[in-house]
Amino acid sequence: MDRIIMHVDMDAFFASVEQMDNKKLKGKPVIVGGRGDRGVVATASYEARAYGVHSAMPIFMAKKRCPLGIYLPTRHKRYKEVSNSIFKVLFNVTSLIEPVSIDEAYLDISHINEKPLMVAKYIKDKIRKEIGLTISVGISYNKFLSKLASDWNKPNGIKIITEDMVPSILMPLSISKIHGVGKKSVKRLNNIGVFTVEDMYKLSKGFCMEYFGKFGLEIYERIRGIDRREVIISRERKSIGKETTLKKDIISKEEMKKYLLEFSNIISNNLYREGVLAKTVTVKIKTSNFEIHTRSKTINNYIKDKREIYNIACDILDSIDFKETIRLIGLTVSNLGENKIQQLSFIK
Ligand code: TTP
Ligand code: MG
Repeated sequence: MDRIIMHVDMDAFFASVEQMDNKKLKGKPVIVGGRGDRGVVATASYEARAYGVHSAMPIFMAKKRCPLGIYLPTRHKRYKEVSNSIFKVLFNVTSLIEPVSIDEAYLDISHINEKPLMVAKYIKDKIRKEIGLTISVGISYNKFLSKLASDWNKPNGIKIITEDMVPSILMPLSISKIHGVGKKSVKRLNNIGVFTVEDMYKLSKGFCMEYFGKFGLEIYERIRGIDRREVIISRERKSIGKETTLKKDIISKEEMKKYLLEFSNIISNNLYREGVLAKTVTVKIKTSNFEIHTRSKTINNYIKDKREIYNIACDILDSIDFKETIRLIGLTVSNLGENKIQQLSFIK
């Protein structure tokens, strides 16, 4: 596998949060949704799903299927809060993350020098222990297959789809499982006797392009396990830095360098953790008169080592001529690029 893509998705997310916050609800059919019988189900716990209750079903229908279920209104603020903690765990593993929804994300873990299964287990463990919830994880060499994998043995699932498992894993699937094939297309295909991916293999590329319009080629490729979509990082970090307001104003450069050394350490650790490198180093100084001076140096190659960062920071500091004491010192690296190999330090 040249790329390793992970898809993570919380199990019965809103309902699981309700069960976590109120232990009496554990193991019970919990249905979260709009108030009153006119609303729809946002989600149902797996216990409630056994009665045939699912997302988007009108509440009155859910009540018919599961009259003894516990019906709760949604608490979005709380779900967002829990979601933030989950994403914190994920961002600790890599910054190459594409959040898809409140409980779902793609991670590009190609650069992590650790077995994908170990990374998955680490994430599951951390979310279970630190947050108290279960997440399902799918791993494969593209987005389509990793999403299919995370759904494979939900809840609390973990599944890898390797290249040799395609197409046998795809063949028996209903065409409704193929991302991009909408409800209308499913109906039209059913009408011409196409129900499974195996049936769809019989359709030529030309036919797919004509039948599905601009998504035709994509669908033709998807069912053959091809998906070139990248993991799109929505909130790319532009810089990593650290600054501090000193307890006492100082003028000695040697003393300032002690701070620069400490900051270089922290920044270097962050660069390693996020799997990125930097080309520009910036030193910031605020004098006792509140004048701010920033000076940067950009080098030709990418760096991440604390010594390298520190040495450049010292050069910059030495080039600044100041006669006043300073009250704040800061160090930032920017012009970030991707690190190809990253050793995870969290897996011992
Ligand atoms: P999903 O991940 O689709 O569902 P889920 O987490 O409840 O269950 P699963 O184990 O199958 O992943 O959606 C995440 C949350 O988004 C879900 O808990 C509630 C909300 N949601 C709605 O409000 N309306 C909907 O129609 C769907 C599908 C989800
Ligand atoms: Mg989910």
